[in-house]
Amino acid sequence: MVHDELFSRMVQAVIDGEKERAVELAQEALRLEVPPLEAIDKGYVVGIQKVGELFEKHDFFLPELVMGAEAMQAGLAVLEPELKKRQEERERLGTVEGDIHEIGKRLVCTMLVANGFDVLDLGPDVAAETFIKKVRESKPDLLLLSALMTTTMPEQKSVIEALKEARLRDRVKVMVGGAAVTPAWAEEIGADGYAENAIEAVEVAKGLVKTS
Ligand code: B12
Repeated sequence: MVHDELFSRMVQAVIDGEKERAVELAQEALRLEVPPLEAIDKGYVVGIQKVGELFEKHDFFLPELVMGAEAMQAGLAVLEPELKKRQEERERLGTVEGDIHEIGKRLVCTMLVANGFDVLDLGPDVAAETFIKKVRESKPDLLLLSALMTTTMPEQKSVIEALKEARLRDRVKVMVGGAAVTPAWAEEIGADGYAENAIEAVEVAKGLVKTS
């Protein structure tokens, strides 16, 4: 199967919410030695974006959105171990999230781990107090806050404020991201870094760790 055909089948599997097909196609990608990140970017990510567009147009509703996300996650689960194999030396880092969307956050974590970072993934829907507690306990170099919705973006600001109140702000660099987040928002809330996607996130994180 040529790669482009494989990618478009991955896109379709996510749109159709076909978990098993998504898994089979990920396995096929590994057999064909397609770089896993390319398969994720040109396949599943394009698929979930299309699902999002259909949801926005009210052609899709929540069940289709959930099924698309589940198909994407099933495919990613096959590819992620391959991404993680490319490890170098480790750094310490904490990763967090503001709402229940977690696919992008997981991708960022995977890419950071693949690039030698030691990641503590706090999961989705994490309260500001939990972030504070973990920063105090684990003393990470970086704290990453993901928010996918305009309604949860202010949570990123609240966490930064809570860090200041706990006198921890100067002990950790904060990076923010997620579909709705912009560089202007990152600057406005006083974050140290922003990245648009998982690849850029690795570069920004490396830069921040160097200067910390
Ligand atoms: C999949 C999905 C879901 C799944 C999530 C499954 C899961 N376990 O994660 C489910 C079905 C559960 C879901 C639920 C909801 N969703 Co939804 N969802 C999406 C969808 C289609 C795709 C998100 C995704 O996974 N993208 C793929 C990943 C790879 O991309 P990403 O998340 O953007 O992450 C990348 C970058 O942003 C960046 N990044 C991400 N985080 C971070 C963090 C840092 C620090 C950095 C540096 C970078 C970074 O790197 C990532 C990888 O490259 C989006 C549409 C869209 N276009 O984003 C809507 C979307 C985000 N959802 C939306 C809504 C409204 C909801 C619901 C409220 C629906 C409802 N009525 O119940 C609920 C939310 C409930 C809640 N409290 O959170 C809206 C938000 C609107 C807004 N602007 O606020 C969107 C935009 C859809 C829309 N157009 O209406 N959703």
